[in-house]
Amino acid sequence: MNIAIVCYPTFGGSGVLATELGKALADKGHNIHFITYQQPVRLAGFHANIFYHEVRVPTYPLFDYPPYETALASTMVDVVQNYNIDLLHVHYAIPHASTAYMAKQILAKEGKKIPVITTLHGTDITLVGRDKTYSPVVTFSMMESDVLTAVSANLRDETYKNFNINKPIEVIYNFVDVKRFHKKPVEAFKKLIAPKGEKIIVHASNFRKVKRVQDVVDTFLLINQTIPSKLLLLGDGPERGHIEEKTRECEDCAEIKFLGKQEQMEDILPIADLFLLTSEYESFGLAALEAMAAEVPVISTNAGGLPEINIDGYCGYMSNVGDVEGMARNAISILKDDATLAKFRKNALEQAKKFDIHNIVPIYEELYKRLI
Ligand code: GMT
Repeated sequence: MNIAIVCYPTFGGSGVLATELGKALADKGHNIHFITYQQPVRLAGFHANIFYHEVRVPTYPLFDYPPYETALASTMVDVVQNYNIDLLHVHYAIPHASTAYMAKQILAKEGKKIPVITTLHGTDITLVGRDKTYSPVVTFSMMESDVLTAVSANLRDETYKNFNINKPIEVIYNFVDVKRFHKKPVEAFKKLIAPKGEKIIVHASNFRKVKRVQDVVDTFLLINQTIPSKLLLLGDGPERGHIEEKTRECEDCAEIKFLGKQEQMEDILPIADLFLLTSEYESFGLAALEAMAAEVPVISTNAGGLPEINIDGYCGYMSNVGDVEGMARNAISILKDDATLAKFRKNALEQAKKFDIHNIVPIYEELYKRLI
């Protein structure tokens, strides 16, 4: 099949998932055409069958806001026409679903029927999309997509709750390539971070308000009072600056390291003993799933779709949003002895296997076949 994938190319989970999906489909022999304004973060290196089409948005002195959607729709039309595309799969509803609708209409006028799948990822529904500035267009374009998918049952239900949608939304869970993440930790790297054998705790996100990164720091500080630990904060975003500044003032600041954006998560996660995800909402929590695949237990909130991947008392624990004492208590109960940690590690890996790439990608493939 010839598939065009549209996504955000940045460090967000939707872009990561879309890129990993494209790479997996290309490995299975399909031709994958990414249409994005910048090369997707996880698309480094050469892949046979993968083509990348950059959306160029020409500027003009009259424009305060360069018309990105117009450029994107035109690029979609161009790619579909010139590469014999069978299907458009757009990730994140805003603005990709409405832009795909526009491209579909243009192509229909020229006699080319192109099915569109829209995959909903989270904030396109729960934060941004439901704002009345966007919601009429988001509702319309979701209804016009040939198939709507959501990355968790929670996100499907949130979509029905917040939008007037009366068509099925298929749940296709996010996935992880367990084989890629389940690696032996590099001992020298571990020693560098935790020279005295301290526990290594990791958080990864795009540091938006919804992630409550201050709760990560506060939970860590409580853990560190009982269990000597190091905290690695991966990623970057709007909340990093002031949290980093505040962290510099605290007594245990030497134990906290901000590593910024990292591409090779599969090299970092295996050195961790615990992953912290304190979000106010997560439709799924792909970062937590990648940690589990690296055999790392997860301490998270119970918000959104997190209970669909984190099993309380098995591969981690969940607490209410903001309950930093509870999260620290749970973390300590896992880290306090090697046998408990080993059990949670093993379970984390088992849980990740349920969402392995080999189980989920064929579901997308079947969906494509059905539509084409
Ligand atoms: O929140 C992020 O990290 C970015 C955001 C995105 O759309 O890029 O992530 C959303 O999609 C991910 C992939 O499906 C999910 O794993 C995240 O849970 C979801 N984020 C939120 O719902 C806040």
